[in-house]
Amino acid sequence: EAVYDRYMSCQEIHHYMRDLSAAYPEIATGIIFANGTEGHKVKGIKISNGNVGQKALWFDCAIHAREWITPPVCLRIIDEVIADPALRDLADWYILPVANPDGYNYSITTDRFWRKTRSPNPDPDCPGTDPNRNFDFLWDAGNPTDYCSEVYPGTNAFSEPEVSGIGNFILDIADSLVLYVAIHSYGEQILYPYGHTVEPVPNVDQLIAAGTASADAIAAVAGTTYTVENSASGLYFTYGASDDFAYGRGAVQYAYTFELSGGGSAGFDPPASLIQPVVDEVWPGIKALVDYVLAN
Ligand code: 0X9
Ligand code: ZN
Repeated sequence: EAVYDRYMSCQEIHHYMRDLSAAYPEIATGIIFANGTEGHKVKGIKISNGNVGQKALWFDCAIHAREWITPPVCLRIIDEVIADPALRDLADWYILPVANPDGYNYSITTDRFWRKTRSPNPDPDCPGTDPNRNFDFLWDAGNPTDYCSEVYPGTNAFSEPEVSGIGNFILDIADSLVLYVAIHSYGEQILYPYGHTVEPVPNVDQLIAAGTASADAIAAVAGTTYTVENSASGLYFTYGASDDFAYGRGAVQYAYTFELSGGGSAGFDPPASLIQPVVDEVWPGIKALVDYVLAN
């Protein structure tokens, strides 16, 4: 099992996945989606019984560097699916615990509240692009010289190697993909597309029903209340986010962003003692979501 009593470094998480694929080569395969501009690998894992023609599920964590509470949730999903062959007979699982490894590493070594990637900008004082504004669906340049913005979207869609690597992989598995989940913090929300409009999408009723099944399962553990909301009305307007990309490009019918519980200064710094209770309540929510999506 991964450790849940302290925050793991990116290298530890990568080594953990390496050890799993060495121990269980029949079911666990490492996947490198990209290299960050500072060279850290965007590394995930496919867990599968090898059944032909199965549906696929995707989960990514820590595309925003400072959201440290999220990789443990991805690791918990990995541990559950490694341990339970029945979960692997439901679908193939793709899990990416650290989607922004350059940024995650920088948030550990240098600046705890770093959010973006670490790619250089013309202003050397303000590197980095918000990877969750860089996906190739309704990408919007915003103010093109506002490099210091926390939501600077990059020079163009997919300018970030992390983002193009993840996005193109999502398109590659679109035929089998039935659920896309991006895990963020914080807010105790289950957000569904779109971020650019409050207009309901065609299957909004199903998105709400599946999201509510998930929220109910989370609440059943310790009473934490997650709301299920459209991204634009529940949060704010966005362009180029990963969930909207997966949904809007037609790769998947069920796409969500989970905003986990916050803690500590500014909400992004929960003490390590919160890791275990958060993963213990969110895993049943993930399981309920998967069960709903696969049944509908
Ligand atoms: O703004 C974001 O990228 C996410 N919130 S966070 O505080 N973790 O930065 C929310 C993204 C929700 N999805 C869309 N707006 N499409
Ligand atoms: Zn985030």
